Amino acid sequence: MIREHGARAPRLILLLMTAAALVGPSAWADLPQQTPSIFAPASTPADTIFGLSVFALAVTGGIFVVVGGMLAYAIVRYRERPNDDTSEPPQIYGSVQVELAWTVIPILIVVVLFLTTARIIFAIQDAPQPKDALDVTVIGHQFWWEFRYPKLGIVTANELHVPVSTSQEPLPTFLHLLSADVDHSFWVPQLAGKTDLIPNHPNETWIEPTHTGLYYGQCAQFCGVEHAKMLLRVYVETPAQFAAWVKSQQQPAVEDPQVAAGREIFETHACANCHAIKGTGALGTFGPDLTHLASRDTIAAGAADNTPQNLFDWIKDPDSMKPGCLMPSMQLSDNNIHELVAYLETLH
Ligand code: HEC
Ligand SMILES: [Cu+2]
Repeated sequence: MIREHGARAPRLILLLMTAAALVGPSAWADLPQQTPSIFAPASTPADTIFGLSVFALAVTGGIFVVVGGMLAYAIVRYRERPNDDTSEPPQIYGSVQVELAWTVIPILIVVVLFLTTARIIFAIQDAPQPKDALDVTVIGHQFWWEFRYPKLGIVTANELHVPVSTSQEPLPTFLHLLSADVDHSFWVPQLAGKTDLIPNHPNETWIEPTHTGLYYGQCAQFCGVEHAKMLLRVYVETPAQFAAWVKSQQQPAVEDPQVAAGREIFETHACANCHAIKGTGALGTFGPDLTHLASRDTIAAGAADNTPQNLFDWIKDPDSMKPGCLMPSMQLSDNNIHELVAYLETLH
């Protein structure tokens, strides 16, 4: 009888091992994922955290197997049998060995988990910033992200561009996290752990992506009605691609006389009070900088693709895409909006 039940244990272990192999760092670990997983790290701090989580899972999984195994064994081995006399078995009280074992072993396990966790927290928090590391200030807004590159003179929104790091040429990006209103949290699971953006309390984190591509993230701290549409996109580029991006972002806005009408509408309406367009009179900082709007793939923090139709719908009624967002509908005529969209489309 007991043997028959015992035969299931190896199968369970096999199942656990298969699961571990699936989540473990396999061929796809480095590659960006559409639905990002912390089990596919692609950046130094994410990798360190992944190692710690596997260690903690192994220790707690081991405890589960030992305790569950002993429990299952006791249930089967000491089950009631037809000819039992139903008397109590001998009771053991005050065994010093047993008491010591189940006090000391758990303490040791907790101390080991505590020390490894503390070591990794400090390794990430105290990582020295190399001289040629990139600095980016991230400002959380209801419900979008502002990215400022102070040394490069770039201001953009929602789509962060950074260079890839290689072991020969490490190029980490250090992020200074601020908030313009309420608490937000910066989280790109494949690149680093979560770090909150708290008003009047600057925080720091850093990423060191080891593979080019587009990494997805999301605000991870409830910040209001449109929190779920506060997405993050991190474009990891080769140093040459990144340099080209920097160069184009440093240019003032394109000036195309063919869309002067749209520009005029923008500058003479409240748009210019909330949005900045470098090289024009628009200096607002409440909303995203639109100097290079057309170079972005999405609008409204990933709520929609950056297409003329979506821009039109957005300007006509932002609430139709993001109910409760902080851009008002300006009640403009469709003609005026078409002219605005034509102008915004030139802002590469
Ligand atoms: C009261 C301030 C305010 C006014 C006025 C305003 N906007 Fe906005 N705008 C915002 C905010 C805030 C966002 C970000 C919304 C979000 O993603 O949640 C935004 C987002 C946008 C975006 C998307 C930018 C991006 O990169 O995602 C465009 C385009 C835009 N506004 C154009 C306009 C135009 C054109 C006008 C004038 C007709 C205008 N805005 C008027 C505050 C304003
Ligand atoms: Cu949020």
